Amino acid sequence: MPTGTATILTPNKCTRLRRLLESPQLEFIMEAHNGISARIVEEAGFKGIWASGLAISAQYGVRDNNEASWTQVVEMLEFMSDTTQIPILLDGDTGYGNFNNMQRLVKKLEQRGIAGVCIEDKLFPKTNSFIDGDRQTLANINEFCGKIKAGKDIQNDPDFCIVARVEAFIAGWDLREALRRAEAYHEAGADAILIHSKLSRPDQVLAFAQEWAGRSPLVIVPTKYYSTPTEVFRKAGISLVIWANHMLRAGVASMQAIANEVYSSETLANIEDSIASVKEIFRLQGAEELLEAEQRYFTTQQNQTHAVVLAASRGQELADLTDDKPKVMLPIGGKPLLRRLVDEFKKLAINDITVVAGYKSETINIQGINITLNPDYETTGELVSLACGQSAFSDDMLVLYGDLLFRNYILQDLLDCPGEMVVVVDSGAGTNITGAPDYAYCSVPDERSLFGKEVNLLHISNAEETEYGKPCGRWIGMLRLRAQGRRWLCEALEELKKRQDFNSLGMPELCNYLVEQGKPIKVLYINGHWLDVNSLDDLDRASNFTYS
Ligand code: SPV
Ligand code: MG
Repeated sequence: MPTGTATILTPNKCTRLRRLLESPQLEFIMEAHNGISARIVEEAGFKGIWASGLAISAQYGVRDNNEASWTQVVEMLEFMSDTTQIPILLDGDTGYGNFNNMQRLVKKLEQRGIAGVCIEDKLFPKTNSFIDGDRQTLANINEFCGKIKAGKDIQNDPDFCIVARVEAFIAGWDLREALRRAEAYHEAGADAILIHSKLSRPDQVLAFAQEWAGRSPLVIVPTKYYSTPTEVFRKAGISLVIWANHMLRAGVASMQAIANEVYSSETLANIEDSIASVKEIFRLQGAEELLEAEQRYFTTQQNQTHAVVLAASRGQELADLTDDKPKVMLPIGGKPLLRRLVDEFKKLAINDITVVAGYKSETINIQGINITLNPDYETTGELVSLACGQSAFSDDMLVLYGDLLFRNYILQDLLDCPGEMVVVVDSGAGTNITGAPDYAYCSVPDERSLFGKEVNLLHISNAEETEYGKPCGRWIGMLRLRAQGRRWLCEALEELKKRQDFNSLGMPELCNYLVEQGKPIKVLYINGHWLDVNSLDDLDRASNFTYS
């Protein structure tokens, strides 16, 4: 850091809790019992959180008798701390054991960003102060002081706070005993004293405050004497008020009312407007932050490739089987052909899939695709379908026939293959060829020595011999385009649309037109491992293919 640069350090959570305790004015902290309630407390403006033992055990659905283990409490604290910036004071009951357990607790709390712990002078397992308080046994003063000292000795951050809670009034003792204990705990190193009372009037805590006379910060929990005007506490020199269980109780009252209403009315219509919207829940969870983070960190990892699948035709050759559905919905091994294609895309995180449908399009019920219609599918060909999918074109796109089955590496290799436009050509013997094969004539035939060298497409035709000589293989119906390739494609479609025979043109004519225009179409050679479905025989082969 350059010298002379002023840095403003945000005080850490421990320091902020200490400042709250030592503040000359009356401060307030509010109970929270999980991540979302902690966030709500913070948003309300509170400067600190009381991680109430009662509320945390209640949200787990168990009693406030150390039934939830201390590690379960700490686990919840971690969520609360992660989701907030304000300090958390844990209601640590009796410290969950002796001095040794207390030390481990303090260590773990500091590790998880908890600013302080309050321990009470009762015996483990404790009982809530408002249940049979008079019958509760208090801890031995010396033993409790040892616990305080052990905690103070082990803490790393000098501002980590240990609040000692005096339960003398709760257990039926008098002011003298309360003061005796408070004095001992103060001497042992407690950063503040919490004086607890279960009376409906503040008399005990006020009497204590007067005698205590600011020897150390004083904390109160006015759950029972809630009607006392806050000004009274201010005047009495109280440092910190804990509203100890009101988030839990608010939630419980609201949940009971809503559950009863929905149960009896059997509709959500009456309650929707009186509960938090789902959007509000997303906000509290920080969903937006994740979206932003995804923009920043995730874009390059996500596949941006868009796939346009041509699937408008019926598949006449498959006769009766396509009476009620298009060819792409024929089941292969129990799964529609198109579903299989979509699954291959998903494996490579290609999630933008547009299917241009036509014949019986209403029967295409595949999740995760966008469907675009070619309403004239009966009288038009592939290029009209492709033009119908034009709004889905992108600078990283694939055009495929919908009746293809292939091993996934072919798609992966195509994605990895450089070039503005790339076609996949099977240079194998082509024993599976049915229908009218699209023979590919290429600049160089496939040979092993070719590996890594560039090959260009010269022509596609279903003739077995042309002016280009013998075919080098068969185009399998997969085309890859990048930004420039997409522009060439769009220009070509605009030009070809002007032709009288546009309605009858197919993908081969498009490729040939592009080559004639001098646009390089690269060839990716493969050797089998794919098939398309044109006939009943193909269906059989397809079943074997999917299982082989
Ligand atoms: C708690 O919130 O768990 C407390 C305060 O210990 S009280 O329930 O008032 O004892
Ligand atoms: Mg408690």
